[in-house]
Amino acid sequence: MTRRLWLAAVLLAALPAARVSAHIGSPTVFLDGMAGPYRLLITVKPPYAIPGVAEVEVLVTGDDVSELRIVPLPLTGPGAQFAPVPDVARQSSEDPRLFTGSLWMMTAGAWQVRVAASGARGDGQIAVPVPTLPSATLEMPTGLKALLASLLLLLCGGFVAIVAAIAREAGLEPGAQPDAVRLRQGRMAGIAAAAIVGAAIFFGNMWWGAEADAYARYVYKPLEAHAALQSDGFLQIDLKDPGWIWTRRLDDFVPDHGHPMHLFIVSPALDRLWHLHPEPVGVGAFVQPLPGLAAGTYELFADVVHQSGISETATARFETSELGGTALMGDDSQWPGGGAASRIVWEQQGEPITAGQLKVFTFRVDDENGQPARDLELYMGMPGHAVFIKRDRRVFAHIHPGGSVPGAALAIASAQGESAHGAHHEALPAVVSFPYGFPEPGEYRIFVQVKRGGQIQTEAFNAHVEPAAR
Ligand SMILES: [Cu+2]
Repeated sequence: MTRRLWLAAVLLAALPAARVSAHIGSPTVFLDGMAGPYRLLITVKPPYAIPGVAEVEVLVTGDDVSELRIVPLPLTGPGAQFAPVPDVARQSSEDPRLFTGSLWMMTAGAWQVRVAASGARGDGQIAVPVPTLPSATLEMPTGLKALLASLLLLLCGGFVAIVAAIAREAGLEPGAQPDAVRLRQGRMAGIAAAAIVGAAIFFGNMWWGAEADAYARYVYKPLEAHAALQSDGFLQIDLKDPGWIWTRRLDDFVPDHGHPMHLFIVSPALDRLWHLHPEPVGVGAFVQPLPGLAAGTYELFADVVHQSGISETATARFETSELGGTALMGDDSQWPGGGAASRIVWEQQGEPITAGQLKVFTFRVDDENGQPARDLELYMGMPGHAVFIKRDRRVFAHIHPGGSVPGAALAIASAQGESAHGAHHEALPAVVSFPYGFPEPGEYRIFVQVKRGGQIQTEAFNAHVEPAAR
């Protein structure tokens, strides 16, 4: 497997394509965490095709980090214990706080990038879970195709001509003309050489086709979901594996902040949001009592985390007539919720946002009197939850103050090595921030959820994302 993929990776030039991973259309991993005493903002762009090169960018928040080393490891298993020699990340000459590096990711699955920092305050390290899901077969650019085809023709033609010439003219005195027998020998040899070349191309193409098919099966296919509204007002969600050669199971989900599934339901105009937590009722099957809904078509995004640390988001839609529904319970929430006197303010509202750029999105929670709230508490173990969703639904990402990595995956990573994630304080500050980078330009909606005084508060914001400058 590996050798041919190597070949494919080396021979083919990358062509951007729609990608999927833990989130939808947003495969880049963002992490805001502590490597010992140093706070690092880490961005890992997994490769399109596997094996491929992951791009790592680390922004250190202080100026006392002198060296950063990065190394890819399996997230779990024996491989996670024995780290190969790490690469030293390059320090940018323009911004000494920026370190970059490239890492080869050799197989699909649950990986981690271990980042070790050393500097004036000693050493520290942090593990960043990175799912590597081959998401595209890379296409060869037309120009390269034409070039290689003409070189192939030249090579084959040359081979046939040389073989024919050897049969025809070998042993001739200089200046002598080949006789009829020699001319016939030359033709026969030329035909034989052409047949050999033709067979080589034919079987070579067959081999290549088989390799490409095998790789196509290796390309990640997201979980499929089917949502059906039942007569009792429950929504049943059935997850289906569309068939992916990698060992994926539907019975190995681990709770992520206490729930095996986080279900986000949105209205078509994205002016309503429900964040619900269905209960498992069988392999890949979940049920959720629905709250009151107006008639219409709703889209859902269901987040699950596998035991491997790989998270997936399945999407589906369902239609309903007006529904009385049941009251929300526990960690379930909706927006608009009503009754919230406080306000969530996006501190950078109006600032230009560029696609592909890491930004720490910062929100302040004000109380009834317009003062920063003092009674913020953890909502499902996190100071806040944010959902970034593109209006055309090509992008969906569920982000926490620590970044885009699900808490369950972080827990798996930190069980393997000592690392700390996110700065957690005893008394929660009134400001929550989420490191994220929009993968593509366009119109987005950001939903932010926090909990204060036992009540879940949600606010929605519009974001316009500009294309990256070239
Ligand atoms: Cu969350």
